[in-house]
Amino acid sequence: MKIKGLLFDLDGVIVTTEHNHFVAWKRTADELGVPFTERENELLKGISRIDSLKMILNLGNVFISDSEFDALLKSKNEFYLDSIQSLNQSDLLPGVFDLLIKAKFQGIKLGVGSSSKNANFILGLLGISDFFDVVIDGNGVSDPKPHPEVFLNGASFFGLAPTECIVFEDAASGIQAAKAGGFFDIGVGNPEVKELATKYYNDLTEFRLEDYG
Ligand code: B16
Ligand code: MG
Repeated sequence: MKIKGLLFDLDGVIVTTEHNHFVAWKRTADELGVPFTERENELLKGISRIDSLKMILNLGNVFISDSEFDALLKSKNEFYLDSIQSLNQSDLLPGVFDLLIKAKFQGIKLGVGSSSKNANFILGLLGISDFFDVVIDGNGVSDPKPHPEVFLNGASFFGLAPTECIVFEDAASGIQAAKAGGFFDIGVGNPEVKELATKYYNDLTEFRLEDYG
């Protein structure tokens, strides 16, 4: 298969921020009195901020007003952003930087497909924004993952068919989105998606571009 485009999920694939999301949601869940561990957090990976809070409320059977809902979203995001203030290139996950350089050199299209509304800010902190032809994030989609819109928009920007693109994902919702869009899905860095993904690597140092060219 000749791959002409790579679409990267952000949190959990490019950078370690998935743990920061967990800590921030744990704080919110504690405030609501909802039991919340890494196990429940797995359901939230790749899920939009709004859907994540809805899921936590469902888990605890908790009902709150719209204004409380908005206030919790705001305080979660403030706490999260505060926790990633010192993020920099050393926080890139293994293999990411080398793959970006190699793929760019070969003229392969590069994109980010993330549910995060903070994606561009994070890419800026990491100093890798210029690598990407397109960044589709939580601000630019009407149907979040597991819907394929985020990745379909990326492929359409590239002018490529989904079958010509690989999607790298760490979350079940993202692998489902990639499959639903007709992409070649690769799970990375989260053993929980090993079974679901077409191919799985512990990290991107194990991925060899030449195997897909
Ligand atoms: P934000 P990804 C997702 O990013 C994260 O996996 C998920 O944990 C987070 O809740 C979601 O973004 C929304 O992020 O609150 O920053 O808008 O994995 O799709 O890159
Ligand atoms: Mg992710």
